[in-house]
Amino acid sequence: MIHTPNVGADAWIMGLVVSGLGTILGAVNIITTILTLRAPGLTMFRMSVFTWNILFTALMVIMAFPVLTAALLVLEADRRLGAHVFSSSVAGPMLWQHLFWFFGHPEVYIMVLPGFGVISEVLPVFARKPIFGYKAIAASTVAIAFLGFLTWAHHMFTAPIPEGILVFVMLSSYFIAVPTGVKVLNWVATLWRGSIEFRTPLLFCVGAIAIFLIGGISGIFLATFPIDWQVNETYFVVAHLHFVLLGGAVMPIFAAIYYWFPKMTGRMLSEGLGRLSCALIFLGILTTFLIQHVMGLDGMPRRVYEYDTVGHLQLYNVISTIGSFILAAGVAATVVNVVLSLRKGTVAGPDPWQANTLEWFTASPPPANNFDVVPLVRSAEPMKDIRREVARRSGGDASPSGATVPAGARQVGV
Ligand SMILES: [Cu+2]
Repeated sequence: MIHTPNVGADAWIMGLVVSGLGTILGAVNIITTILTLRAPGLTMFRMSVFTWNILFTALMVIMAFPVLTAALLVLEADRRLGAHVFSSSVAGPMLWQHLFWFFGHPEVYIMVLPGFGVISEVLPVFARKPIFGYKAIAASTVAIAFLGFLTWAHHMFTAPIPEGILVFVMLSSYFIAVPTGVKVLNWVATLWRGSIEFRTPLLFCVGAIAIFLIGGISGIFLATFPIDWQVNETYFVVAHLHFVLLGGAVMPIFAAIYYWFPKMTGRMLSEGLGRLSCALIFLGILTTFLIQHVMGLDGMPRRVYEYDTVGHLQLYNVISTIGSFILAAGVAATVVNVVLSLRKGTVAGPDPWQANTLEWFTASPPPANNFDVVPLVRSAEPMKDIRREVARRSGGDASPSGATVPAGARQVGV
């Protein structure tokens, strides 16, 4: 029997199949491009950390998305072709949960790994130091991608699963804290004793690390299955999820917008509005979601629009609602910033941050062919090499951050 007989659910299922196919094909494109179309001299270990993270995100996509896409097609076959794969008479709901979460857990990393890449890309630029432990950061990305496929059943701790498997899933979930901890340690070490410029992209990254850390810590709680049995289906889980995704994906996306907007449009975003936006988003996240841990521990179930007025639940919900307005104001500040700066922003020039990677070699916005001459890459920080070379030829300041690359150098290639 179909509980949702209308065609809407079919449109939803087949829409996800089509978008899943698009995601898979996009990942194939990304992997092939990274493996076969790098600039001369750009070895794998000279790639930017962002590119490493995008590569492993794409690999996770082609492992995880086909499973979801196939499961959705089977679901549609159940609904319209009379198949009974997910029928409760053959333990179908358990099979659905396994297939969904085999996709669903890696999907979290598919969302946060690009964010981690942005953080690893932005921190060294504004600390004026190379990234601390380049290979450790790349290796931790590989480890997160691998371990991410062993832990899906931690979303099913209350389903009937043998206890031995629960223990295995609990331990493998704990292990993910190790490579994640390596990343956080390397980020802090990158900032350590750097000559830090507190520009908006950096502020968003530092905020992202702090927010993500809170989500990581409540993740350790939830990976412990006796605790999960207590807080499963409560607001504690809602709080955890939002700290992970707002810290791991959303705040880095804002950092990326502020960092690459000058390259994309040729104009800078306003620093003042950027800082205001960052402060409001950071405060908004804390106000909205910290209190939700307490709501969950007090027993408020998730997915409700009404709740009991027992204890302080009403007060907590009001605090959370106020926080969501602060958060929304922060997002609005960036929207206003983008609209205003598109027309009136300071002209950026090719390399406004004195950054390290090759996109800053070409004009802002880049021409259709990207580079008139494809530059030769000699290290993991090619723009530093280019600035040093330009300074040497002009006999001026030889420090890699002191010299600017003149427009002529961009035409002939250095
Ligand atoms: Cu998970």
